[in-house]
Amino acid sequence: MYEKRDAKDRQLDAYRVPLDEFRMTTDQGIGVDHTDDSLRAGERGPTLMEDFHFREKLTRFDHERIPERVVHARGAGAYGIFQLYESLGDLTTATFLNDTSLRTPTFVRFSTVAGSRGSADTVRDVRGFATKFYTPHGNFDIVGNNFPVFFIQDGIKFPDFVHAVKPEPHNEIPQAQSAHDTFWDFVQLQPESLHMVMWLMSDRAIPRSFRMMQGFGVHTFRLVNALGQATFVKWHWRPVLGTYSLVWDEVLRIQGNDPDFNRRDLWEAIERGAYPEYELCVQLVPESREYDFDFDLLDPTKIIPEEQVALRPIGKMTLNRNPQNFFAETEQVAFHTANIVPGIDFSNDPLLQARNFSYLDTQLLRLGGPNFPQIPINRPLNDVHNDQRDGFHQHMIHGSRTSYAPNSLSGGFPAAGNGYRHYQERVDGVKIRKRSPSFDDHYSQATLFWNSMAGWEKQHIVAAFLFELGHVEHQHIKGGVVRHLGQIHPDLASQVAAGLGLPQPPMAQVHSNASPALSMTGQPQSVATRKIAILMADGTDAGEVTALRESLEGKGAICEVIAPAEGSVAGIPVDRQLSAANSVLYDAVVAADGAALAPLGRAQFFVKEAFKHGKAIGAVGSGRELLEAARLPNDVGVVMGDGIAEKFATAVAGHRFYERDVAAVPA
Ligand code: HDD
Repeated sequence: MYEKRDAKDRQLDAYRVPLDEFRMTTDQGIGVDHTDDSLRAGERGPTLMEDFHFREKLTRFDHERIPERVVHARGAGAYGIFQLYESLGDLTTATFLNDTSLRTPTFVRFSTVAGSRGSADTVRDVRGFATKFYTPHGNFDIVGNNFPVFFIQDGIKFPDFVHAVKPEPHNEIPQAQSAHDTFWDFVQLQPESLHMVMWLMSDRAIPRSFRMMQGFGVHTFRLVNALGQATFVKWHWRPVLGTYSLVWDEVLRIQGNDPDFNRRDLWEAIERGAYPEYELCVQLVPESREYDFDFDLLDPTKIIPEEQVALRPIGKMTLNRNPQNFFAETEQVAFHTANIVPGIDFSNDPLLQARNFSYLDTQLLRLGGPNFPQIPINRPLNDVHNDQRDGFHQHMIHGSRTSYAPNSLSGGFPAAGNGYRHYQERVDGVKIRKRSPSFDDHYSQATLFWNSMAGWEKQHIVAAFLFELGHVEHQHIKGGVVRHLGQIHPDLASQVAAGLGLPQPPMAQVHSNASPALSMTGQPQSVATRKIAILMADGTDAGEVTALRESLEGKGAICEVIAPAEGSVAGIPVDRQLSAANSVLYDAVVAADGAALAPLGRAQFFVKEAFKHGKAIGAVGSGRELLEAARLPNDVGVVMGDGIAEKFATAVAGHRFYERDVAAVPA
């Protein structure tokens, strides 16, 4: 059992507090046998200062909070293992990218960006996808997002951007939303943000699950081999389950029904043993091809289209264990773009260069001083040796007499041979506060993104712009954004302008290039881990339901029985009563009773809403009567009759039927 656990697990064991040895003591180890009453001078008298247990307990409570992250405050974490498919020895000396027998422990933290720690999961936002690899030669972090580009080109704009998207300072409204004036004011004045804004307005910003979300390192990095030769690299995480999103109207309702929707989904999948998997892929560009593109490889608002440089899968990460304590692990984990190992190096991307300063700086405050790398979740697997000393919360007891180098008394020599060596890039330039003209084009890739979308994706983007700009008060801000949209695509600009009641902006001549890989159509399809609600009541045919359920669960789906009351129906236990259930928390619905459910408004609403959100709907037994009572048309993805098990499973695996005529369904 122990051998199966990875090195990070074993390292963390030393810090875990075993529950079975739990006896209450003070922080000084003094036994406590009574913690319900404070020490008083007489039963009705004042509390005494000498009650050290009372004072310590209250003091510790008063100091429980640490500052939340300035951005990415809300997150969820999980442990995993990374395993390499084939050695990249010709490209990099990084051990974990050379040795295919290594099982490199990882810790991942997924997050939203704008909201506070207690905000809802399913807001329209970028998602953080930060991974720490505990390699034999130190910690390597890919501090990525689920979009491949960013809002700004130079990190000096990060405080401006974050101030604009965060709640407005005069009234601290709105929470975890970009639908407000200051965000869109920034966008209209800083057109480099437009490519990222296209991603933000797309369904990528409302992922179905952290398990169904891509990740990107965004910047161009370098791999460096034993000869000191470098290759440019972009990091991509590709979820094995495919990339899928929710529907906007659905996320608005999930926020109230289950603000922890994405966090819970990740936790439950891991508890169930349905381990999320992601392939790590690289895009490789030899240094000799640096200038072969019509954009600058150092510009973080640009992708390298997959059609120009293919993705090479190099390994897989499997998330297989939940943290034991949210604060100790997920809250205290500290990622940093500058945490790199020998064989990997930076590029001169000015956003990356700024990040290489900012993360350590913010963690010094958030985690209370310079010794946070000693917190168990942040410790590397290998030993740490240096002359850095003291500071708040020092846990190491350095035995040596010396803390300087060189010294002749107690070693302290630099690592021989396998130390980190910076790539020997030649740098030559005058000091200048100026952006390279190669960063000037802010529209072509926004157009590429629009051109690459399927019809339903375009509709959702237009609707998102209308929702967001519909919440903006200042006309000149709306007008400014619409003018930029005219440079991206006339179809987009004309629809948004019309919806906002604004004149059509000047329209640019735009290119028609597309990158099919940007669309979310054509994803791997599976019914595994999909959540299906089965609506039942007294008239349910238990045999039919059980057959369907067994077939779906055999394929890895999760079925929950919903009925008018808790208890059981036709001998089948009820998971949730109808009043406490909501279709937005499921991927698909089966109507398994008509007689009792058809007259119930709530049951009708359940299937109607699922239909409007494009979900697969099945009917067994008298369930058809419920669909008829809800006046659902017999549209795509509505399945009943012979062979339902297979047909329904295929429909669920298809995720959503966006082509449905939802207007045909009465409210
Ligand atoms: Fe950042 C957190 C991702 C630009 C400064 N960032 C943070 C996290 C992720 C990213 C995933 C959360 C890490 C965690 O889970 O603890 N950030 C990105 C990406 C960017 C990006 C993909 C652009 C490509 N970030 C960026 C810039 C700066 C920062 C340009 C500053 C110049 N980011 C921070 C930060 C945070 C952070 C303020 C907050 C907490 C922390 O770092 O440790 O320093």
